[in-house]
Amino acid sequence: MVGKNVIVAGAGKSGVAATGLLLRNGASVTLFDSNTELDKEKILGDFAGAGKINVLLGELTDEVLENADIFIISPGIPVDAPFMKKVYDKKIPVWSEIELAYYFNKGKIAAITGTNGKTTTTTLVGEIFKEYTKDNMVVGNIGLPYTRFADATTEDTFIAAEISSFQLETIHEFKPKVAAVLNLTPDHLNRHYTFENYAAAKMRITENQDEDDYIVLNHDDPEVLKRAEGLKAKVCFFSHEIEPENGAYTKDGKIYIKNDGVEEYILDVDRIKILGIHNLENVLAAVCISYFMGVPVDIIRDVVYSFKGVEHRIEFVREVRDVRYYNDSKGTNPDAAIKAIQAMKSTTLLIGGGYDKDSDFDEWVDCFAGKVRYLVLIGATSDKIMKCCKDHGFNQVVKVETLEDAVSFCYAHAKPGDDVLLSPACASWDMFRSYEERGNLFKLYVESLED
Ligand code: UMA
Repeated sequence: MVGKNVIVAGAGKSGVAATGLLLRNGASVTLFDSNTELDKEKILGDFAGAGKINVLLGELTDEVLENADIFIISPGIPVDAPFMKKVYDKKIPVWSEIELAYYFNKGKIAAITGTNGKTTTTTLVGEIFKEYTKDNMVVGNIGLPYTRFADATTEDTFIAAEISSFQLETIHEFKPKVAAVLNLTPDHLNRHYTFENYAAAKMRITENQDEDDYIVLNHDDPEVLKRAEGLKAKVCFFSHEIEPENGAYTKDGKIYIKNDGVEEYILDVDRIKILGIHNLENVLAAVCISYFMGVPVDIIRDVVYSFKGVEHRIEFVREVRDVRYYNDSKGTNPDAAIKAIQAMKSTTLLIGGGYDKDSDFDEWVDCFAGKVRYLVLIGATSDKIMKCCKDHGFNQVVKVETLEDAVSFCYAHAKPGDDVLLSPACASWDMFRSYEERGNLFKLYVESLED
């Protein structure tokens, strides 16, 4: 990149990391952002001494485009944003931030995409890599731009990368060793316009792979399965329904993998701590990805058994007196909170309520029957939810003042074998700064319970 003139569009996390990478490697950068409210001096200050940089806010000028060799686009910028026409007219190559990272990459990449479960799967794969080798990274859409670290990779680096459809739209040579598409349901249609376009963007994750690479696909998802034909990489499926020739599957409560038809036992399903069918799929995918990246089975097994999930998402906290406590503070709407209740294996004492977003709680309360022993309410929505419970004939509901009181109530009323779940179906801002603060306090109170 020495001596190249590069425009980086978007001064968010991706653009800042891409700029840093380019400057470190001798390019001259124009960091462009449409937002004129950004503090140009501050941005320049952050890169002081790092190299040749110019910051351009507002309009993309012809002058800047004149000498540009490459245009790096942040994922949040639509490829058909009005100013992009000028870039295409000038025939400047447009690279996604991931493509730029790949240009510098030397390591072995496991790239994970899909509509749901990307973060959990990437985190688990990252944990498995961590146990396998010191030389590992977890990057991408998960929140850590790949360009921040790409030039620090070696041939031995194991990289777990969460990749979004936005990041895949403008790849050219990006070629993971193992790629995965977890599932496909409509999302981001305002950007991709049709589901077909969105799915096609996701499937680009495998377009540069060859027969020495692996593509891990969900056999049980009809939209993914439909797109499994004609791929150059070796296809590995994960499934609850079939036993693939290559890939991971469940049988008699265990996960197995087949490699060219040869079966190998991986782990027992009932020792997985993250709950729900969706998480079992994430585990199957992670097992498959790590196995075909070359990680030994005993490492995969040990890490899966100890993995508690992503913080605040049906996160296992602790078992006290034969009662398991789960933190799902991220369950900030009824839909997410329903998934958490369904994921519980036992009768559940549920802590709910919080900031009032005008949500409708009917479906949430409807799913309590036969599963929720008590609903313990906190926060601004308490009365509204209490009324909703009465309307639906659910009477096992109490209101308390604080989250700490809610934990104490559950501790006092749970029976051995029960689950306690914080999954409020509401945002946190009435009592806490964020769902993270709410979840962390919950964990603190649970940790202090006497066994
Ligand atoms: N901007 C313009 N012109 C435009 C639009 C935006 O200049 O027309 C500027 C904005 O003014 C802003 C900057 O672009 O300054 C923001 O860039 P960005 O939206 O790409 O945000 P980043 O901070 O770089 O974050 C991105 C991902 N964001 C999006 O894809 C929208 C982050 O994923 C990702 O974690 C991060 O890179 C690191 O890789 C977030 C996300 O919501 C979490 N992802 C979507 C999802 O998960 O569903 C795909």
